[in-house]
Amino acid sequence: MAVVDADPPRSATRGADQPTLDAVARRVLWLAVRMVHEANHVRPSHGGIKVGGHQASSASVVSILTALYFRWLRAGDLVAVKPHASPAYHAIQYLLGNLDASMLPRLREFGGLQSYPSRTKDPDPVDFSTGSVGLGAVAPMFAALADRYLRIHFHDTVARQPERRFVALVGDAELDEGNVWEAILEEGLGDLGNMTMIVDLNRQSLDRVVPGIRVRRVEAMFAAAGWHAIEAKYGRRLQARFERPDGDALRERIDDMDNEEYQILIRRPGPEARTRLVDGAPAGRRDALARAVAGVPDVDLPELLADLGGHDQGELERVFAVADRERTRPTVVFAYTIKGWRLPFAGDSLNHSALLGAEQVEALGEALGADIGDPWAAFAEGTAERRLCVRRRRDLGYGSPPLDIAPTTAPAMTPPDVRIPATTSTQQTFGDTLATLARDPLVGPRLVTAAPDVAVSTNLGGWINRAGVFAREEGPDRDDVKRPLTWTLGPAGRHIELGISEMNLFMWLSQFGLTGELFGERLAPIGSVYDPFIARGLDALVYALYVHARFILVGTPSGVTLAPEGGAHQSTVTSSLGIELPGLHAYEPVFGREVVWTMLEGIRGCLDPDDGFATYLRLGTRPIDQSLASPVEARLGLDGWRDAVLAGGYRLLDASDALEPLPPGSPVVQVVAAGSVVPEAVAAVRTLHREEIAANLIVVTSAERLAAGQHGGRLDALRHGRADRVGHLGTLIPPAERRAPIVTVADAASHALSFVGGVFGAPVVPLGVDTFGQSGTIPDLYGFAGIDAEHIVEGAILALELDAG
Ligand SMILES: Cc1ncc(C[n+]2csc(CCOP(=O)(O)OP(=O)(O)O)c2C)c(N)n1
Ligand SMILES: [Mg+2]
Repeated sequence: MAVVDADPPRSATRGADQPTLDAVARRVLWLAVRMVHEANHVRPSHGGIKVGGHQASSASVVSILTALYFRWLRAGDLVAVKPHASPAYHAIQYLLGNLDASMLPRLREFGGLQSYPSRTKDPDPVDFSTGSVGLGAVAPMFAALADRYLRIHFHDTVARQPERRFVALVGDAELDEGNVWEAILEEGLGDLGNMTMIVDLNRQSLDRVVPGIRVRRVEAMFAAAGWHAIEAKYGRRLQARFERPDGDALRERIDDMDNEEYQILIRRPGPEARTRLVDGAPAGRRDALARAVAGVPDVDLPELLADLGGHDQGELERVFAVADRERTRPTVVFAYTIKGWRLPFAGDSLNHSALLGAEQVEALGEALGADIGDPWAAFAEGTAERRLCVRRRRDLGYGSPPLDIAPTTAPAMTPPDVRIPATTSTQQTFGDTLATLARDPLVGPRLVTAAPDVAVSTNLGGWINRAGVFAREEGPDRDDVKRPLTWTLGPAGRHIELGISEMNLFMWLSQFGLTGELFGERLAPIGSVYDPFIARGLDALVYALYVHARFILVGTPSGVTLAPEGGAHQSTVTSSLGIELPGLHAYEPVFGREVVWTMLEGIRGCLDPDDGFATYLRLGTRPIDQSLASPVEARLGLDGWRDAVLAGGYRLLDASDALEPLPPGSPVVQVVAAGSVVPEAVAAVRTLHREEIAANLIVVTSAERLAAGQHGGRLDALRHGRADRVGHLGTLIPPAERRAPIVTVADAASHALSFVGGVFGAPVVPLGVDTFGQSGTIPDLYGFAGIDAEHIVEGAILALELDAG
């Protein structure tokens, strides 16, 4: 079975506008090369650091980008452009009137055009940010799924928008990234008829020419996954040669040649290229091959051999038309190209970061018909190219008012009616809250969840029973046995079940978290994952934040608290994610009510028109006695407690809570604890009180919020000479206690909370999990890691000794 659509029909309009398109492509190439040249060789350099920019990678896709933006795309289509084509992309946007000429000399400059297309920072419209290879390949797939979901769920708005197509233009070496295949295997993405991936098949990565003929294997992999795989392999000149007598000998020879040989052949002078071409053929085919190229002069031969479909506007138009006819499955187009097309280092195995010299740039400008004295000139009035630019600007809807985002209501901050048992875990309350919110008329319709095959074990069951599982068609329940979880499939479903791929979960969050900006309706997407496996998709999580997606990530269970599950499942780095990743609010609630409040705050971050952010909740399965929270409720009341939780923490106990009054002058120590170890911290503080030590217990519900407040205050002080404020930590540790020593404790790496010592310069003993655990009970593992009550007491005494000096 042929996996590739070998000979799809030729397009009737083939060749139309081709000279104009070729002229546009030449100008795009010139502008892209000149932008990189400006950044590296014209703009004053700083500190001898190379600025960079990719002339060869840009040249490789100039023709494809031209075919897309000047021919095939329609208004509303969304495109991800491979990272290293940023200069070529901006050149296109400039010609289409979306970028001022003053930006062209500012590639890679502070406040200028970004090295890699960025939807948040570039001044021209970028649909998907790219940069980390592989992610841009799949972002449009998840956006297409979001488009499908919204068209079904929002009939009055999104469903009325014209159909959109989703395009990923990717480098061939991006397909080395596993996340691409994780998405291709995801069944929910398998029938996206409006998705086209275009592979810029230049056979080169960063370091090398990719060995062998890998494309055959890759095409078969796409086809096996249900994709429609097509090729734009040869340009018109080569195709015409193949039609002539003995042309099939030439075609066979090139088809069967490995990448290394081909790259060498196109870079050799004509006579040598001819000898290599003919001598390398099987003995029985050499004569036919020699005849096939006999009429081609030596000087033209290398160029003829390099005449590939990815640089031929007619061939590109033909394959895009074929892609359009395919409505039931995604299409992948393998567009054969030359890396560094039309540049002196075209096809050179080391051209990835190569830059043209000044003379080469000048010669290129002349060859491409640009005005070297006026390098940023657009097409002159009255030319066919100018008319095309104007027409395409209109066709693509550029200059029209931006999409309105439908108004959304952030949830009321009073807890919904969630029943919180006397003893419960944060994971349990998460599931119960979600199930309750499913029925909320305002928020419910905008909630959507996903999990990478851990829906049941992260407690989404109650929600799924009410919300159903999203599918295009109604499906039968999986079986008719009465079970706690019904799994009702249908278009109304609001849970999306993914296969076991954390990368897919985060890419899903990145696109479902941008639906306001992309399609005009905001969602509150909630993804749940085992906390330790966040690490598996960390780059995609960073991506989701980088593009300013709004979402809630629930990591549960976390830490060594999932005791019997052992060392293979413990998470130690996640508690500092919020501190270390921009744009992520992070909470580790302890009590049921705190889970409800932090979830509502996270939903507000998704829906609030003016204050958008992403939220991470680090939860667990340990049943916690809810009465331990009584002192804070008594002291602050419910509202005060909630505000403190959202600000980052509260004092659960202080010296005045000692069962026996403490003698005046008792030494003061702060016990600062987060998450599931709070019961141990309570026990430790009780012991310290009995030892006549004035211990306070500060529960940190968000190290991130505390650190952000402190950081912001310190920066204010530095930049504006204002008083040094430290945010909520200043409330948690009043002035009289700021020198008191501290012991911190968390079911996480010990450094997670240690920063609190630096705020007022107090000695700190940080306790946490700094080793791999093993299976056991919670007491076994807390003892082993040194985070049980006994260790906290010892840590407090050590902190007092440090303080005493
Ligand atoms: C995740 C990730 N790893 C490594 C890199 C560094 N890198 C940049 S480009 C590149 C090779 C890209 O090759 P290809 O996708 O074929 O693009 P081409 O330059 O050939 O157009 C690599 C390894 C990166 N950007 N992202
Ligand atoms: Mg490549």
